[in-house]
Amino acid sequence: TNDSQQQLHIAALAFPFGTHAAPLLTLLRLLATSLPPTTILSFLSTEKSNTQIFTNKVDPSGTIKAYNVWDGIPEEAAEGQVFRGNVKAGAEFFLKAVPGNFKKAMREAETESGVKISCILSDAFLWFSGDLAAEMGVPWVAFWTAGSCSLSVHMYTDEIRNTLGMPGVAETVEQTLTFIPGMSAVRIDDLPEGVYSGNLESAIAQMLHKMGLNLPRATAVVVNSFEELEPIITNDLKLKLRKALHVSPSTLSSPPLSNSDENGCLLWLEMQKPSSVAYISFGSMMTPPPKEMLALAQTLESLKVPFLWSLRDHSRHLLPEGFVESTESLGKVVSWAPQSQVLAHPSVGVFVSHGGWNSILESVAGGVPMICRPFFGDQTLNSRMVQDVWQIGIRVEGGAFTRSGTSSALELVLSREEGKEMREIISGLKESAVDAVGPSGSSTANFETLVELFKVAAVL
Ligand code: U2F
Repeated sequence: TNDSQQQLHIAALAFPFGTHAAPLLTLLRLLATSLPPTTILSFLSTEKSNTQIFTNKVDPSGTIKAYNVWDGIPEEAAEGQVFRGNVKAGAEFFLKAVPGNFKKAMREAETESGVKISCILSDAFLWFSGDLAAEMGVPWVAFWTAGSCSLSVHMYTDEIRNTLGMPGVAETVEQTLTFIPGMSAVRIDDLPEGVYSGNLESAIAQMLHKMGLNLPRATAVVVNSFEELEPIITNDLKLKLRKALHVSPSTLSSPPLSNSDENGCLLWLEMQKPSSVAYISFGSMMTPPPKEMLALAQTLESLKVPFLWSLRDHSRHLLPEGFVESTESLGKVVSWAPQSQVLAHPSVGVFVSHGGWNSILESVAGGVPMICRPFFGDQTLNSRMVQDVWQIGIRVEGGAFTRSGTSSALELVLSREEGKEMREIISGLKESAVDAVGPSGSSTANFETLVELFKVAAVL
């Protein structure tokens, strides 16, 4: 009927690993509050991912419905559960199951709701979404969960390879990317693996390469950042993409999904001195190797730096024996912390982080300088930006925690003039972030553009 043609149905296609699906769901929830109440919102991810981010398959607000897509793990493998714990192997299986698994779930969502999908909103990683949308005759909106800097690197992958020649040919790994707008401080060895060095043929490297080639076709690319943070790169992205819409940081404008403080982190922070605490977290997937965990723990204890350490239970055994007991009056180890609120607390003086994008954005929103220990993907690049472009933190010496490197990093940020300067710069960025999501801010305006775009999709 005419009515159903005009009813809006957004299918959100998630990448089910790391911190990808949850921010897409947050975006969809924000959209839900601005779109007509009759809008159908379908969220497609693997069963494991949906179980993690939805309490039931229906969103608490009642407006978003989850559909499971196949994770691509063959029966034989599933029995042994061998691949479920390993993100890289998991992602490889998953990428073999696309786009068929998503097509099937989209058909289900259409049958169940009785409303044709009017727009695909996908994680940018899912490069094939452009083809699916074209087949269905609907717009494709892609969501990039990280910063402008890493997005740009994937958009420029061919130029990087062509300009530098074959991997190993570039004069030195210290050569910088002067030929990419806004990237002149970035070195070749800061690039995510698979862009220029490492295995260029891996499933993930190929996915990112195809993504960079396909994104210019998208009706819009939503970016999890704000324009003022990376102005040169943002302007360049605006030239390369049909629409680049920076809409973050949403943590400043909407409460986080789960803001419970079961472990009493915020209460504990209340009892600490201003800007004194080191908050430590390496995101959703990483734990430093045993030697580094030891060095970090020993340094905190010997320098008597108050700390709040978010550490999954399965990694707790990596702390030195008796550490939790002997540091009881100094710090707190918890299995999960309400991170964005922790970083917004005045007692926190430094964030020891892996340089994951959400962590960086939350640190900026909280005005807390960082010590970065990057592991993979965009983290090395993000850490370079933190240290040399924004100057709001440092990378730990040699890229790994040692006692001496960790001591000097903590002292520098917490007690020295350099740390004070970083805090001033990041306070300025925090103000820009607050403005961006304020009533006349750039992120607010971009979000409104996005909402209009979905509304138009319904009448196409
Ligand atoms: C992948 O990132 P990660 O999941 O490893 O890390 P972040 O992007 O920093 O996101 C971690 C989120 O988990 C939250 C925290 C962040 O929003 O607030 N959190 C929390 O609430 N409590 C805790 O105790 C610990 C974490 C990838 F590895 C990165 O390289 C990418 O940059 C990133 C985005 O694409 O995805």
